[in-house]
Amino acid sequence: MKAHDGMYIDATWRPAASPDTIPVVNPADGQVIAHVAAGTAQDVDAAVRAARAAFPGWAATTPAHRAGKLAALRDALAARKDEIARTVTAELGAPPRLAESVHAGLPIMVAGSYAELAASYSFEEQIGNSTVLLEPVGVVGAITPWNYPLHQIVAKVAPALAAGCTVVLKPAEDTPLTAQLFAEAVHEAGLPAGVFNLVTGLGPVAGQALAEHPDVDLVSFTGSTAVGRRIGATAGAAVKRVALELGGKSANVILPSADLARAVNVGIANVMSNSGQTCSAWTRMLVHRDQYDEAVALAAAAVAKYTPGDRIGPLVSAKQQQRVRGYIEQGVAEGARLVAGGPEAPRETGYYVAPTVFADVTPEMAIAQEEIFGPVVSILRYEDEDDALRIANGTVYGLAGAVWGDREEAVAFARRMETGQVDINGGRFNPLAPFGGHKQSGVGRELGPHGLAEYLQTKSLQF
Ligand code: TXE
Repeated sequence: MKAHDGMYIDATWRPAASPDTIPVVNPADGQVIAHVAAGTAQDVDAAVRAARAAFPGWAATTPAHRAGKLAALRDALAARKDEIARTVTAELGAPPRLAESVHAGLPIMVAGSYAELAASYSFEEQIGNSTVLLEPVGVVGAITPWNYPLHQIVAKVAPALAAGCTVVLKPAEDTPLTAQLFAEAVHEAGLPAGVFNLVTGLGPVAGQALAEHPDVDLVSFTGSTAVGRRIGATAGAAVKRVALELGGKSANVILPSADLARAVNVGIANVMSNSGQTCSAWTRMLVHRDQYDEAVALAAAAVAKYTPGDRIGPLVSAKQQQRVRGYIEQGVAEGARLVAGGPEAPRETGYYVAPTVFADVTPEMAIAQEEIFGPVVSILRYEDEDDALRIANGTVYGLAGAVWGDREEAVAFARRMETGQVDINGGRFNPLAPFGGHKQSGVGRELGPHGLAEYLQTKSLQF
């Protein structure tokens, strides 16, 4: 696959400070498809300087001007839609249909939403005798994961640019090629030099250098809770803004009044999509004891349709495959009942994991508490609504969730859930609705006007 050798800094591709490279692997067959530069603190520093130098000029542009550039960015991404989809398939392993509709389609939609929001957002508000100015925070350090390679980038960079911030991006080392395509689109859109910069590299090297850089005003991170906690601590010590989008263990609560078959089928599809590598996936299915056996049978039948290599792709890496298979082994060891799948790899080549369903899962088991990040569903039994609520809220996470049943009952239940987003009877994706976590799922919000507000700070003028 085509790859740039260096870093995109100040609107040019320039050589990295170190000759070291990182291999990019196709997880469907384990083959190396490209190499990218392994960025160091020196590259990060050069990128932050460029972003700092570009900040005053970009911050002073009108919202209408920024809206125009974001629309051009959306168009540049849309023109590359096929190439983006092929690249995500190559470096993440996403099946072509998913790559096209979600991995390429969703970020184009989000970039478009920020082109519109930049034009319509009120960057000034009146409160009594004060005029409150909403000003860009400054230089943003964005650190993104591999699970939705382009969406995670656009969900940070588009609102930051709309706000008037400048950005240094350090994408995941597993999926840097999509990030390079994004930089090409930025270039084509004609953003001024230094407004967006890209440094590829390893997390503990380039990522850490960016998170610790004193001239970065805001760090926006999506990834593991362990790394997020460190980044939060570093930002706290430096008294700088931070946004963290971390893990999840979302509950799919099926009330007795629900259409059981639909709730189970959609619930399984939700977890199998992207091979379970979705932080908001509904990985815990909660079913009333009277409907439990029927739900388990429906789930086993639904998951059987996901043939690895066809409808469901591999995991991103050997490391993730091992981690997920380890969780499946742990589930068996803890006494959960396997009704589909299991720890054995379903294909000889590639980092595949068998679509797996566990029944008789109890709330304290690791597979009911920890983020597995693979195609694994745990089905738990509840006695009554209060019991369901205790189970749903009984993890350290609170990112998303679902409730199925009579609309009023479902909404009443959702109000009591400790989580950032709830789909009622399946929901419908809204690119403007805030996305982000309660509890240890993170701080801050992405998407829509709430996502834009993350990159703004207030200044009040009193008259
Ligand atoms: O994450 P990391 P990994 C969860 C999921 C998954 C687990 C491990 O449970 O199984 O995390 O995935 C950069 N300073 N999520 O190991 O390491 C890294 O280079 C600064 C949930 O891939 O957190 C990459 O760009 N940056 C999640 C990004 O952090 C560092 C998506 C994420 O990698 C760094 C992905 C450091 N010290 C994983 N170390 C979600 N919330 O969607 C690493 N990075």
